[in-house]
Formats: sequence, structure tokens, C-alpha cells
Amino acid sequence: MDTPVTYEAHGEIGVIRVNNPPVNATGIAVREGLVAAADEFAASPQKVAVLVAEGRTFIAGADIKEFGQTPKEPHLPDVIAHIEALEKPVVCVIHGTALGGGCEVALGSHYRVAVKGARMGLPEVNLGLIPGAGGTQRLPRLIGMIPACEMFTSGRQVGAEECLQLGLVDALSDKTPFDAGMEFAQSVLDQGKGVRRVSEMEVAPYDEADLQALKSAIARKQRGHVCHLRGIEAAVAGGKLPFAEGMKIERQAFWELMQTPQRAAMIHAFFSERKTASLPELKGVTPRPLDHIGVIGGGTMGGGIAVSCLLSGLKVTLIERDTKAAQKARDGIAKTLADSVKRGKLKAEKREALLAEALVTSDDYNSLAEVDLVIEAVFESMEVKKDVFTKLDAICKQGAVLASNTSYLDIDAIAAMTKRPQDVLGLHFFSPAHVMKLLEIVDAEKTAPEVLATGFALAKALKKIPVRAGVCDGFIGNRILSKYRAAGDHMVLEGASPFQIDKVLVDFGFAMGPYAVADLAGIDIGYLTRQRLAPTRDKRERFGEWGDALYHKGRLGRKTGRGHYIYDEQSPKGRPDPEVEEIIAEERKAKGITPREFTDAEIVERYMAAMINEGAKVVGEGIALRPLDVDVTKLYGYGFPRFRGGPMHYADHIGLDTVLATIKAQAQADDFFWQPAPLLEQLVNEGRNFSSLNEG
Ligand code: T1G
Repeated sequence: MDTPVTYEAHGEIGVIRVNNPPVNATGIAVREGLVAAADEFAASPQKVAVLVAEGRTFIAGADIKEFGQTPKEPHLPDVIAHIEALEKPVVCVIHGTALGGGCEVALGSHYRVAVKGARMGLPEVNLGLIPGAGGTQRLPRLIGMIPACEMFTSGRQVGAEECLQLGLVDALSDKTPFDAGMEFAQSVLDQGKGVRRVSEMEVAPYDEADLQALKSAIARKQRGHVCHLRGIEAAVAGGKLPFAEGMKIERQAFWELMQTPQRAAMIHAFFSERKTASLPELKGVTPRPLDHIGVIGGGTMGGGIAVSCLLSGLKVTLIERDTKAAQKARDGIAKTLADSVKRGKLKAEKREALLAEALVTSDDYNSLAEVDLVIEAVFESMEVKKDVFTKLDAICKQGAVLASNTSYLDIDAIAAMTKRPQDVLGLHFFSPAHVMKLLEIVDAEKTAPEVLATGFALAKALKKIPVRAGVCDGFIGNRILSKYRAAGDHMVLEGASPFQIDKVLVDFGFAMGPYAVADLAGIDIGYLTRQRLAPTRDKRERFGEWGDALYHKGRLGRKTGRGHYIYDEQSPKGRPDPEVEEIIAEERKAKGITPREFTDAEIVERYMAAMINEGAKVVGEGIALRPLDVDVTKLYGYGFPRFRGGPMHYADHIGLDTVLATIKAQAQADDFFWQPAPLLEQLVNEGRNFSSLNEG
């Protein structure tokens, strides 16, 4: 087999070339190849070497696919030490993204040149790890302790200009990587420069107060994660010691983190979000063109979808019921874009251009005649959907894709409202649509493969994480939400406080508990859902009605300053409203329920069992293709803690038999709600787990 690393001589300059598609990850062959090429250079007459990579990016890290396996020698830290120890200088050229082990290879080189658009980063924390090949030891020596710790705890990709300012690279170039390397190597030769080892540099003095400030910010922002502060600990301790001692500390911490469930969970998330984007059945299916998008409805969702499309370079025609409403929608979009300018995410002149050239707002449906895809985001009623899709069917060009942003209505029924059901699918965005990464792509019964492929192409264009979902009430995300929300309400009826439940789930890792989320979304949403379901509700179904009481009191949550929590100057983020406990106590009394205490552990156990059980039903029915699709949906649309990998991965971690036992125990008291998913029972009987269904 060809080695992915080659050495070639160009006069006095040697070139070490890495070529291991798709991202030049430092798998075993690359590590062996780098050592061999370094030895060839050392033994050669060349005086300086250029280390460069082929393809779209420099080394984007260690090969994540090797994690969890027994590591093979040479280990990356040793490969980098081997390069750094060379007696002749090595110039590393960075293009694309030098990430993780790739950034560490650059730090082990003697000089670094970045070409235009290059970025460098240490994103290991996104995998529950820390840099494990010298990043926590060399980076502080090169750029200072605080900038180094900020860089590897944020995991962010640092642009070339900032890399130069930080001293992370020695020069920028707008030449090709090879030419940039040759030019810089020649200057090293001309100036007779020698090797410059970062490991021999001292960490510059830094302000302890700055470090404490960074650590407290991380403790707040990365609540529940173990790797970030562990990384700082290793950097600080190692920075005070000789380099080799520091490396031992880093190695120890790295290997301990490698064994943690958090690492397994976050690597599961890394690969899962890439798997949901590439559907096996769409291999070779060509999507339809996507240049001009129509949006029906300029409210919160319609406006957010329009902004997401505009920021991704697509033309947008947004339709509202009349010109006044259309102008209001345009003003809303203009404001959101202005916020992006304020946050430095968009240039002011670009905003002007988008509003002037790319966005059309109108009340005339005929202006949709030439759009490639249209997304309906109007009021959630079948009558209104019928009116809209009948018009779209009459006006849109043949081949246009007709999509609904409904969050639960029957897409098959909506498709049947048109003469082209094969061109209809669901595109379920999450609010705010220009921020939330998740896009549920609902594949209706008659949706044509190229129409589904067009939905996925739109997700890619909008940089969304797509998940294919089948048709059912609430698709993947909201269907499962309705179950664990109900499990929460049942515990409240039985005696738990909604505030205890929120606190326990925040401690579990959720950004917010279900009752704080209800206040954010609006108590009226829950009320209208209960009203909608009331006519068909089974009389055995238990449900909480205190939300209706709050609704009738006009306490709709954050938007009215009171819901489950009170939101005022004293507590802008909300404080528990004792009156809610009284209203709930009344309901229990009326239903003849004697309340009891709940432990935090029991709350997590029941809440998660309900989530996992419904997740298994959704997979069992084919609404979600694989358990990983459920995980990605919950991670990117419902704030499930990433360091737990998603509910199905979490279930594998605690054991499916444990989950099933909880469900069966609960079914003793309520066998209507707690009906074990057939798939869950099957997997337990077969001694298998959910990840076995993710393969392939
Ligand atoms: N290892 C193995 N495969 C990888 C990989 C990696 N590091 N990075 C990407 N891939 C695969 C990915 O699964 C996909 O495969 C294909 O490459 C294209 O990726 C010792 C321990 C580089 C910014 O965390 O952030 O170094 O789906 O679809 O959108 O300290 O990939 O086609 O089969 O994402 O253009 C640190 C992870 C590792 C970077 C490109 N590095 N990668 O994004 O393409 S830990 C990372 C990314 C480490 C050391 C430690 C992105 C990207 P497939 P893609 P993209």
C-alpha cells in the first residue's frame, strides 16, 4: 500500500507531503510516514524541509476512528517530538483547518506559515478530550498561558490573521501551500536560520486573576463537562515544569479522559451528526436546483427561515397576507440582520445588499411562480394549510419543491391537497430558525427521492444538521417530547415540584428544565395542544391541568412576566412562583391524589425512561431510521446534553435492561402510559443495544 507521506528533494529544500484524504487525519500510516520522512530528511543533503499536506486541508487531527482502540506506536506525541528534535529546520504550511493533532504537528515544527483562509484550532474538548500531543504544553510556551487556555477550552478555529497576531504562525501567504512553503524555506536558508523548538521556550508570566476569570467562565458555560478544566490544570501544572514532565501530565490527563463516558458520548455525537446528513438511500440521487426560495408567512418562523436562507446566499421571496404584514415581515428580517451586524457576524454593506437585492416581500402569490422551493410557515391549522397549498399548486412552476414547516400536522394530508404530492415534504425548522441547527426533513409517503434529496441539499446550504423523519404526530422530536413532558407532569401530580424537576434536569445537563421551557415557549402553546388533543384523549390518560389554570389567569410565561416562574427585575431569569405549587396542590386534592416525595435520581430515571421508550418506538416504526437519528434530533433541537450523547446513547450507557425494568415497574401503577417499546424488549431479549442498530 502506498504510504500517505512522501519525501522529495527540491535542491537544498526537502518537501514532506501528507496525502491522506479526506482530512489528512494522523492515522497509524501517517504517523509512521512522518517519522520515515523526517529520517529521510535528516539523512539527506537538504538543509530545510517544508511540511505540507495535499487536498482541501492540512492535518485536521488524530484519526477519531482509532479512538477507543488499542493505540499503535508511534504515538503522535512521539512523532511530533521526533520532528521537533531534527537538527535542520522544518517549515510547516497550514491551509484549510489545522485542528487537534494537526495544530500540534505545526507546533512541533520550527516555523509555521499560514495561507489565505487557513484556520488553526484545538477542538478536542468537543470530543470530551484535551490536546494529547503537546498542545497543552507547547501552545502556552508559544503564545502565552491565557490565550492558549482560551484556545483549547473554546475549541474554536482561529483565523490566519489572528494566528499571526498571537504569534502562532510566523507569516501569512496568498500563494499555494507548496509555493508558500518553498518561499519561506528559501528565506530561512537565505537568513541562515536554524531550528527553533517551542518545547524549549518558557511560558511567559501571566496574571492569575485572568486565569481564575477564565476558569469561572468555563465552569458556568461548560457545566457538566470534565475535560475543559482538566486541560487547564495540565497546562498550568506543566508550564511550571520542564517540558518532558509537562508532557507526562498532559498524557495522564488525556488517557484518563479517553476512558470517560463523556468522550464516548461526544464522539458518538460527532459521527452521528455526519451520518444523519448522508442517507444511504439517497446515494446517487441528484437534488433539484436551489437558488430561489419562497417563504409563506413572515412571523417568527417564516422570518427566521428567510434570514437563514439570505445568510446562506439564497434569494428569498416572502409572501404575507397583505402589504402591511409584508412590510412588517421585512422590518423583522432587517432587524435580525442588523443584530448579526452588531455581533460582527455580517458586514453592514452585505446586509444592505441582501435587503435590496436578495429579499422580495409581497402579498402577491404570483411572485412565487419561478421559485425552486417554497416553505410554508403559516398558522398551524389544516384549513389554512389547504388554502396555501392549493394556491402554491396552481402557481409554482413544475418541479418546484413544496414544503411545510408544520411541527406536527400530517404531511401526507397536506400533500394530498395538491396534484403533485411527489413534490411535497416537511421541512421542520426550530426557533429561532436562523440559529437552531436542527432541520427535521419529513419524508411523506409520496415524496419523490430527488425531492427528499433537495431537502437535504437545502440543509447543507443552510449549514443545518438534517434528520430524516417519517410522518406521524410530532415527527421524531415533538412526539418524543410529548412523552417525557407527560412523564414530568405525572410526577408533579404524584407530588414532585415542577421546580425540583427543572433543577434535577439542569443538573443532569439540560440547559433548561421542562417547565422553564414551557414558560419560554408560552403556556398558551401547551394549552392549545391540550385543547387540540382533548376530543381524542383516552380516558385512561393522566395529564396535568395546572397549565390551563395559568392560561386562564393570563400567565403565559416569559412573555407575560409570569408562568411557572416569576420574571421581573429582581429575577430576570425567573424565580419559582409559590402560587403554582398551590394551584397544583388544588388539582391533586381534586383528583384525590396524596402527594409524596421524589428523589432526584427517581426523577431522572422516569423522565429518561419515557424519552428512551418513545425513542425506541419511533425507531421501531421507522419514523427515525436509526437510534442515532433520535440522538441527533434531541442534541440539536431539544438541548439534550452533548456530553451524554443523546437519549439512545445514554440508554446504552445505563443498560437497556435497566431502562426496561424502570418501564415495567412504572407500568404497575400506569400500564396505559408505560407500554414498553417492542424494539426495546426485543433488544433486551437478544442482549443487544441501540448502537448495534446504528452500524452500516
Ligand atoms: N478523524 C477521522 N475522520 C475525520 C476526522 C478525524 N479527525 N475529521 C473529519 N473526518 C471525516 C468525517 O467523519 C467525514 O467522513 C469526512 O472526514 C469529512 O468531514 C492527539 C486527540 C475537518 C472541519 O476534532 O471538525 O487530534 O462522513 O463532513 O464539514 O490532540 O471534519 O465523509 O465518512 O466534517 O468539511 C481533533 C474534526 C481530533 C476535527 C472538515 N480534530 N473534524 O469539516 O467535512 S482529536 C477534530 C472536523 C485530536 C490530538 C487529539 C471537520 C473538518 P465521512 P466533514 P467538513
